[in-house]
Amino acid sequence: MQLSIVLPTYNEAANILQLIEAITARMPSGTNYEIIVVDDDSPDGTYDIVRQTHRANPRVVALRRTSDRGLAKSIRAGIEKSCGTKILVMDTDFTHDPEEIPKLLHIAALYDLVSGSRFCPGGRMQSTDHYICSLVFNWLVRVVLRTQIQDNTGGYFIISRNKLFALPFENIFFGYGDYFFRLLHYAQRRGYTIVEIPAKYISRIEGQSKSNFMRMFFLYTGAMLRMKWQIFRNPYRQ
Ligand SMILES: Nc1nc2c(ncn2[C@@H]2O[C@H](COP(=O)(O)OP(=O)(O)O)[C@@H](O)[C@H]2O)c(=O)[nH]1
Ligand SMILES: [Mg+2]
Repeated sequence: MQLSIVLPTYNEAANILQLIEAITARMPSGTNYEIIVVDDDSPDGTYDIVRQTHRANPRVVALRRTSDRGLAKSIRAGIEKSCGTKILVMDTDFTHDPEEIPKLLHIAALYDLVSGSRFCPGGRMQSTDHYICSLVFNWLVRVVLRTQIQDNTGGYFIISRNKLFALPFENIFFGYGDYFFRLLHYAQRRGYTIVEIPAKYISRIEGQSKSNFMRMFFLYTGAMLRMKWQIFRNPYRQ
């Protein structure tokens, strides 16, 4: 299996089938891939919709988690279920445009980790408010954690399986989108080759966002400071 696409979902009944269709339509021909939907037992029936529609489609796997709900833990569950030599993670609300997949896949042949970034030249975000808040927070992350990466909270990326599985999952996959700066931190520590390519992030049209700006700001700031404290106490930990 060349590629596994991990799609975490919570109440994405209005998006998930369209997204699977859009991914399928953009997949370069001849690619051997699987799509793993990891649903946290959404009350809107996301899991059942995927199961029923794709019952006969071996490319689509649906996982239902019934405890310990959370974005990062769902992504970890999807990764652990996957078999692709490359693993791609993206949101299911079309914020991460499936249009970028062929580019990510192409460049992933050269780098351990390729990230679709809002902040490298050419990257952008449909919502200006969200763009500015994320940009400021990312400056903070870069100063505090000394990351060389411009978009540390994007979460649209592809990584080589062997490199990913060498990372300490316990120290990375918890919380919300903050898992992504922990993943990048450990990937940098190990000297992985990382490249950002410009991506446009689109505002959600269907369904509701599960994040709230102030809650995320405090959560991400706390996570960043905890990470800094760990680096300070154990500067060579890989
Ligand atoms: N499995 C799972 N997915 C989640 C959870 N929270 C959010 N997601 C998914 O994570 C992605 C980003 O969430 P979203 O609500 O769009 O938040 P925002 O992009 O920060 O506004 C979407 O694909 C959601 O369905 C969760 O608790 N569990
Ligand atoms: Mg979103």
